[in-house]
Amino acid sequence: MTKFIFKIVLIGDGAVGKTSIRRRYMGEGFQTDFLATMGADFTYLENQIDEHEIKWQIWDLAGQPAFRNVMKAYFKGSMGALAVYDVSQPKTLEGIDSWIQEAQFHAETFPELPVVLVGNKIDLREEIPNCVKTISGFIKAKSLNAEFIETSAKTGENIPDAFTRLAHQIISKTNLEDE
Ligand code: G3D
Ligand code: MG
Repeated sequence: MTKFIFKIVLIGDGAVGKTSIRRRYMGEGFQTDFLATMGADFTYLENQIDEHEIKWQIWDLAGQPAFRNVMKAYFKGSMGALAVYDVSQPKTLEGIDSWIQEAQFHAETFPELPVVLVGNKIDLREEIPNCVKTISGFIKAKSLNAEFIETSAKTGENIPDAFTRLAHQIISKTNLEDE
């Protein structure tokens, strides 16, 4: 059994569902610390993916960050990112590039930060017209050299897969040593 510690960040515009995705993945009984200086939540979770034991440290911004030095501290050392947009709000997909650039710039971990692009709230497709189409998400992800998945934090659809894909990407893009 290989053990890894993954610091990952949740990025994307406000209200796209970042915190809901984290909560859904964590289930009950997870531990969260609020870092007031950063305006960020820091959550731990241990689980197993394939033959690997993963200790996740999941960082989640509470609001929209006001200061650049805060952003820098938030991203520093992050090993991967879930970049989330809301399929019912096409503008949130446009916001993704600058989030990824910011994360990439400050992470300083690898030449290329592993990213999974997450189109969330797919349960709303039935009721809201003109949602972002799956193909548009795919094209965006390809342009970012990111993996792509669509999720619903409401129904739980594909939530574990988003994290599993990120874990696979982190492991394959890096030569991580055992803990
Ligand atoms: P954020 O952390 O990115 O800011 P939140 O986003 O997780 O706080 O979610 C913002 C709102 O979207 C919340 O609604 C939440 O319940 C809702 N939401 C998150 N994910 C989904 C989803 O997959 N489907 C649907 N239908 N709603 C979702 P409220 O009303 O509590 O503000
Ligand atoms: Mg949030």
